[in-house]
Amino acid sequence: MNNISNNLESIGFGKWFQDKIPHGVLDQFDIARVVAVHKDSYTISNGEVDVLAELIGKLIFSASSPVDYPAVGDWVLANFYDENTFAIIHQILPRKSLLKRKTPGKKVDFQLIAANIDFAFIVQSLNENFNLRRLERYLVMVNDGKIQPIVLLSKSDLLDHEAITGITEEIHKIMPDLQVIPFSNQNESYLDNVKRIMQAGLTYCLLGSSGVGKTTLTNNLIGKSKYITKTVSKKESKGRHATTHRQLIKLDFGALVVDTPGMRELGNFSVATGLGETFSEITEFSEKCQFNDCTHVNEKGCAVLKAVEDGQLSAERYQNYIKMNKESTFNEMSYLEKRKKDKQFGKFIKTVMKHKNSQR
Ligand SMILES: Nc1nc2c(ncn2[C@@H]2O[C@H](COP(=O)(O)OP(=O)(O)OP(=O)(O)O)[C@@H](O)[C@H]2O)c(=O)[nH]1
Ligand SMILES: [Mg+2]
Ligand SMILES: [Zn+2]
Repeated sequence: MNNISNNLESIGFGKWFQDKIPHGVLDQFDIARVVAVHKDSYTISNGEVDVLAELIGKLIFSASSPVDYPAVGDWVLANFYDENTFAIIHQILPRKSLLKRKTPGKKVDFQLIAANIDFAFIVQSLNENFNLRRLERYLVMVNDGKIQPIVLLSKSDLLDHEAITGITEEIHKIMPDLQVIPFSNQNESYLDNVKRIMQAGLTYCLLGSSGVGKTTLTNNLIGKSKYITKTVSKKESKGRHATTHRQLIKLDFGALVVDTPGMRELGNFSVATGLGETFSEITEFSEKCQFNDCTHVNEKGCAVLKAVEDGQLSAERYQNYIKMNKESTFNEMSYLEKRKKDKQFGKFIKTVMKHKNSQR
């Protein structure tokens, strides 16, 4: 393997992606990683230089959904021009993992958050942001994206040891296998708890509400304050988000990090896998339901409802599951409907154009 590969390896490239590259294309293209997404352009890196890039027209015209566009963390095939000051992206390589969520508001569409993430840090602050139901929401998104979740409980400096242990136990009571790490941005030894689990060449993504300390953590990991954080006072804690864009950053010790803006509204999109994995005990109970297609809402012989009745399953957890399941089904149905309409509209335009042309 040549020099370029070493550079690529340093930004997370590996055998999994290498094996997905079509035969012969490397004579024509270079491999690069998307490190930032702008309005109509991208910043890509080959491990040596960061270059502004645009998509080739063919890619734009053939795109039929948001997943057809590059996201932060994507590996792409590109051509570099003008002494590596500009590039054109020709193709997105297959993704190992993909984080996406429903577009905020009523729109039935989804947005990509990041691609090819190995571990997602779900950050909640111990003092006021901690919430099991919100945690489950993030877990569904992360599990559905085929990403390993790790929970970071921030601002541990604000609570005593006992309170912190209490919260950790609360999580482990319902999700015993979940890795949970309390930390503080104001305490070196606690910070090391986070650094210790990060590995060179792997990509991490920071997720969580606004103000929980994601950017402060990123800055601490970088070692110099390069990204803007925000001062929150109680009064303005519902104020503006400090982080407005996503960017992939390489740390001194070789790990890669994507900081994301806090999400006020976390809607998920058709997440059968994520739900099943996050609520694995519900999946287990459901195997004993009388009907195969049981929705666990009002059916006779439902083992899930029985588990709630017997106290084997917490009512809050069950309700959160049902709520997310409904949302996900609704989003998927509405999205399919929207796609159908878009297609019909596309056909209509084509017919009109044909008709117009034939009249000339
Ligand atoms: N006490 C305490 N405060 C912290 C800690 N980490 C961050 N903060 C403060 O919390 C506020 C918000 O931190 P940010 O890092 O900007 O939060 P963020 O998660 O990046 O927020 P968004 O970018 O809006 O999503 C700042 O005032 C930080 O100084 C911590 O460990 N302990
Ligand atoms: Mg931030
Ligand atoms: Zn059932």
